[in-house]
Amino acid sequence: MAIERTLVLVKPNGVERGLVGEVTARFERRGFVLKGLKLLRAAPELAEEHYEEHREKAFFGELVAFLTSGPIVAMVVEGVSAVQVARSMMGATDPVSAAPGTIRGDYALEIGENVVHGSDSVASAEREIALYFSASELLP
Ligand code: DAT
Ligand code: MG
Repeated sequence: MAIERTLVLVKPNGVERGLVGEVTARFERRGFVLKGLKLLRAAPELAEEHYEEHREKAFFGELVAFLTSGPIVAMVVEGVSAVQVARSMMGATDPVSAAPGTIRGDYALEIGENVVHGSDSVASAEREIALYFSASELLP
């Protein structure tokens, strides 16, 4: 029963569509604890650093343009197996394949506008949390 932290982002279309409360509520109701929460506009440098593993992909430019297109909400959630559970709550990357009941399966149709981000490993979570939050912005 490993207690982990993971980074959850509500992407610009999720904020625009008023889904911040809905997404946050799902994590709270599942039993996760919020350790950091902020509304921000990501600079291109931040988005590029966040998605550096995709730098060579054809969709990289669109990905960075989308993430920086409007305000996003970043949160750090903590709980049992937070990395894996958060991703299973989000559903498949391509919303067409995301199961109903997941966030993407309930609120998205397009892969490029899939409403949420979740870290894919504990190491990714540590790296990504540090990109979005300073230590003093996180609860112990
Ligand atoms: P995930 O967000 O599920 O971790 P990922 O890391 O493979 O997925 O990709 C990051 C984001 O890039 C993803 O949420 C949406 C976008 N993306 C991935 N594959 C794509 C594709 N084939 N076309 C357009 N956007 C894509
Ligand atoms: Mg990913």
